[in-house]
Order: sequence, then C-alpha cells, then structure tokens
Amino acid sequence: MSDFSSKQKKIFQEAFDLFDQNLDGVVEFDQIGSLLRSVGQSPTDLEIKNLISELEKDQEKIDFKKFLELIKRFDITKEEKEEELIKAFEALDRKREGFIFASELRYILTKFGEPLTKEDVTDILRGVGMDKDGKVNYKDFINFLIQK
Ligand SMILES: [Ca+2]
Repeated sequence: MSDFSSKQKKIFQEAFDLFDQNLDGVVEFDQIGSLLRSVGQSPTDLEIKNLISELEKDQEKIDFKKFLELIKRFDITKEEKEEELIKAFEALDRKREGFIFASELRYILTKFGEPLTKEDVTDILRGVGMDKDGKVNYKDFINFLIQK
C-alpha cells in the first residue's frame, strides 16, 4: 500500500488529537480500538487485544507515527477478508463443489480472525444450514460471517 496523502494524514491527525486529550502526543492503549474505528478501520476485539500485548511487550507508545503504521496494518477491506476466507475454503474443497465439512469449517475459524467458541460455531451453522452429509455451503457461510 502506498503512503497516505497529506489530506488523509490531516484527517488522521485530527482523529488522533481527539483521543489525545491531555495533548502529550500519546494515546492510551485502551483507546486504540476506538481510535482505529474512528478512522474507518474495523479491527476485531481480539486483534486489538493482541495488538496491545504486542505494544506492551515492546514497550511502545502509540504516538502519531505508530498510529499511521497501525492504520496500514488494519487497512484490509471487507472484500479482501472475504477473498482470504474463500481461498482458505477452496484449498479444502478440492473438487470445487462449494461445500466443505462442518469440521473443516471449525478448523478454518480457528485460523482466521476471531476464534469462535464451539457454541458460536454451532449457532452460525444453524443459521447457514448443513446438508445431510454434514457439509456446509461455505459461500453462504462467508456472507453470513462478513455481514456480522
Ligand atoms: Ca495522551
């Protein structure tokens, strides 16, 4: 991804300043999720949690420069997320039937985005539906997941 334009940077700076209420050039860890969302990113709670432990480990502060790096990191569109998921499913769906076993689906869910609990997965499977062989239409499933 290319660099941000000066117009974008100005918008990001304004957002950053709003969250840096004591104007010391640093935003607190517990605000980074809201800050990223305020500029249109959609990190999941788990991504934020992982990010904060990473920052803590490296003893990094969230200054404006770091904030720009983080925007880039989370700048994945819904379409890109969807494509990533479809690729993962297609790798398991060797015959390209558009279906995979519910068990394989559970496996993929632990690798992408937020690991879901068994109950979550069961709920989702109930919403999307399974055929009599225990297979799931994964495009339906992805649509279900992305719109959430
Ligand atoms: Ca501050």
